[in-house]
This record gives sequence, C-alpha cells and structure tokens, in this order.
Amino acid sequence: MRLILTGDLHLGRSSSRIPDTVGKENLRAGSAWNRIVDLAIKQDADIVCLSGDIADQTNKFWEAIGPLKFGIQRLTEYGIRTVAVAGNHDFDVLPELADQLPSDHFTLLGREGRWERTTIELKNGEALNIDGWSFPSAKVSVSPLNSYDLESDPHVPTLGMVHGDLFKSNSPYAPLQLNRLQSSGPTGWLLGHIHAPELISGESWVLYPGSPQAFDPGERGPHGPWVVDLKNGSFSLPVQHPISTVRYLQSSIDLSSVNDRSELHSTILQKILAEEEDIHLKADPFLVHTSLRLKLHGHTSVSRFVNETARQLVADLDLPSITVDKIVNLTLPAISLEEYAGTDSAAGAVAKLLLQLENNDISEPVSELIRSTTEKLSRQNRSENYGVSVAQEASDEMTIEYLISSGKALLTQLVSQTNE
Ligand SMILES: [Mn+2]
Repeated sequence: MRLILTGDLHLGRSSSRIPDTVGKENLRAGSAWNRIVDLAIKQDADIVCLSGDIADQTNKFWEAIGPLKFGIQRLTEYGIRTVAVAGNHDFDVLPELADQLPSDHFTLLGREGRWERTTIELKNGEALNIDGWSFPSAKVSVSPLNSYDLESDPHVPTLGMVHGDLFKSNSPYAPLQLNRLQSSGPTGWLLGHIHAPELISGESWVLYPGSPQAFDPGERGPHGPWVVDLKNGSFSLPVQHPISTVRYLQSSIDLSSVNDRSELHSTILQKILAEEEDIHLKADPFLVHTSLRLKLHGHTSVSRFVNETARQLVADLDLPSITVDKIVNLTLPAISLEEYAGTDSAAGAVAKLLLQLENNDISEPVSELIRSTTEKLSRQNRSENYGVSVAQEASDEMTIEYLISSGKALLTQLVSQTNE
C-alpha cells in the first residue's frame, strides 16, 4: 500500500517576495495541488492523506473548492482515495466540501473534534487504520491527545492524522506532545500546521510534511509531499518529493578577512553565484525560482560600507533564476566588544547589550527590553498584515535577532563617528 502524505496546501495562497517576471500561475498553491495529484497517479498510490489547512480561509472558499474537487475526482478515476483532517484555517470549509463528495472518494475524519477511525483494505489483503482528529473551531488550546481513546489494533497498522503544534506547549492551535504521540498506538503520525518540513524518526515516525509550495522566506529548503509504503504491516520511512516551484534559501558569509570595498563586493557576489550553481546541480525538476537571504557577519574594517555595497549589489543583480530577497548586516568594525563594554560611553552600553544577547546571558533589564520589543514587533506585523486572518506573532528568537542587528548597526555608526 502506498500513501502520499501532505498538508498545509493553503489553496488560495501564492509564494511571496518573488519577482513579477515569474508567472503568477507558477506560484499558486492550486498549481502545487495539481502536481501532487500527478505525483500520486505516477507513483501508483492508493491513498492521498491531507493533514489540514487545505483551504487558506473561508473567503478563499470558492478559489479552493474548484481545484480541490477536480483533483479529488482525477484521483478517484485512478482508484486513489483522499483522506483528510481539518486544520485551524479550514475547520468550517472542509466539512462543507466533504458533504459534496462521495465518502469513499473523500473522507474527512474527526469532525467536531472527535477522534475517528477509518479502515482501508486493498484487494491484496493489505489493511490500514487511519485515526484522525479535525479542528472544531479556529482555536483549540487543549491537546487533542487528551481525548484520543481509539483502541490500539494489534492486527492492523495505524496512521494517526492531526493538525496541531508540537513546538509550543501553550499554543492556541492544538498543542501536541512528542512523547505522547510516540507512545500511542499509531506507528506513523502525519501532522500539519508547521510549514517547514520535519521528519522525526524513532520506533514510530512523526512527520510535518510542510507546505508543498513554499510561501515565504521563513519556509526554507525543499518543499513537497512525502511518499510512504506499507509492507507486511509496517511503514517505510517517508521520502520527500520536491514539487515547489520556489525555493527560499538562507546563507551566511563571514567577512572577517575582507579588507576593502572591491573585495567586499566580489565576496558577496561569489557567494550568490555559488548558491545559484549549487541549486542548478541539484536539478529539482519543478524549480523555477530561488530567493536568497544573506546574513553577513564578522569583524571587518569595511563594516560601515556593507549596507551601501549590499544595497547596490541587490539592485544591480540581474540573474534569471535567483534573487536576493534581503541582506542582513550583522558585521561589526574590527574592534573588541569586550574592550568597548568596559568603557563608560554610548558605544560601551551597546557593546554590553550585544554581549548579553549573543552569549545568551541575559539580565533583568535586557529581558524586559526583549519582552517590550516583541510586543512592538507583533503589533507592527499585525498592522502590516491587516488583510490576513492570522498575522505572524513575533517570537523572542526573532526579537533577539532584530536587537542584535540593530545594535550592531548602531555600534558601527558610533565607532565610525569616534574615529573620524
Ligand atoms: Mn494551521
């Protein structure tokens, strides 16, 4: 028995921060869904499993429903069943879709937040239980595992399907606990919600398949559905098949050994060209565009020229299949932070702050600074994303990165003023 595992399609969404020269159709989640259907047919799959957030949100319902229905019908023609659970984005849309389709073509498990099992048996006798739970509302702050009471089956292997958050214990989006997943009946768990793919393997595996089309620079690396086989009652390890037309990358450059502006320019350019070549060598068949985010770091005498050089380079760069989305300047002048931190000056205060942030040795006032900055960044994100139902909340990690880069920019300026 062969299964295709995917989720977080967000039909209605498109990849962001990609230049207009790349055709819009290429960037749509709906196109990715068509490629998933093609893959399932080509791989001779028996079941396509969708782990929630298939539709982006209610107001995208009509945009999502057409391609989704059409894809499910194509799968049905090849004898492939689709089994899904609903996520926080499509808790209301998915049941509506399920009502419009025959249940042996499209099965929605776990309506109203009640665990439900379906058993699939192939002509060759191979059988599989799928236990699933769907979001009953947009937010659920208790673990769905609290109510998981389906009996474990000693004869038939079980796949668990649930949309939820494995990484934040107080998440309002169905918090999940890894040890509880791994010690319950299913020998494989297909999760949804987190867009970065992650396979956690142990005696049983737990998989975040990730969004099959990468949507923003936070969703780095290859994206696509996973294929898993069930043979003689046990699962193989799922294998990812990249189908995203876009790849977001992050790369860092140490500029410590750079001594002048032309060397600075060529070092950054070489890195971009090397990344482009690397991507081409990997020969991902569906890849159309790569978006690169560069982090520059190191102590260098040209640190005060980095922003200007980077800005010019990004503006002038004209490569067909790669763009630089952003350059994050984390360089510092060729000074010792420890020495500066010992001085009673503005630069000294910034150096002290940077040392605390970088060494994760955080005092009470700095921890208060992180808290209030996180709040401000979240507020800013919300106002920038007012059209989107769930704005991205800033995390402490993002805040610390923001404070470090702002602190370094300030220190670079203070040091260059003192030296002039
Ligand atoms: Mn979600």
